[in-house]
Amino acid sequence: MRLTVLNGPNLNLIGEREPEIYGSATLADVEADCRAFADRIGASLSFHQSNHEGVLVDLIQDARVSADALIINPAGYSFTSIAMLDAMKVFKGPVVELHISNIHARDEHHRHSKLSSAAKAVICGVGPYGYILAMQAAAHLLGRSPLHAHAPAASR
Ligand code: DHK
Repeated sequence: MRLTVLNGPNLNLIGEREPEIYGSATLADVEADCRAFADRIGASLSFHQSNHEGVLVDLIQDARVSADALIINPAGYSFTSIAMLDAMKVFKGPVVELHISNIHARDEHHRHSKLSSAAKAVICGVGPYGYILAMQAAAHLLGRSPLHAHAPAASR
C-alpha cells in the first residue's frame, strides 16, 4: 500500500506558526510520526510540503502513478484552488482531505474548502494527530485497515 501525504503553504512553519491553532509539533515531528505509523501498517510513505500551487498540482498528478491513496492538507489553497481541485478529481484512489484545525469553527476565510467535493473523506479539528487518522482512513478505504473492522463503502 502506497500512501502520499501532501502539505500546502505555511505548513512548513507549524510548531512556530499560531501554536494555539496548529499546536507545537513541527512538520518534521508530524512526518516522523507518519513514517512510524506507515511502518506499523505496512505502507510506504511519500511525504511532501510546498508553498507553491503549481508544485502541489504536479505532486497530485504524480500521485496518479505513485500512490494508492492521497492524503492532502491543502492549507490556504483549500479556499481558492480550482487547479488543485481539478487535479484531485483525476486521482483514481481515495483522497483524504485533512486540516489540523476545525475549519468549520474558524473565521469566514477559513470555513469553506473548495476541495472537499473531490475528497472521499475529510478530517479536521484533531490537531496533528489528524495525519495518523487520515492514514488510517486511507488504509480503511483501500480495504487494508489494520483493524479489519468494516469493509469500505463502495462509492465516493
Ligand atoms: C492550515 C492552514 O494553513 C489554513 O489555511 C487552513 C489548515 C487550515 C489546517 O488546519 O491544517 O485554513
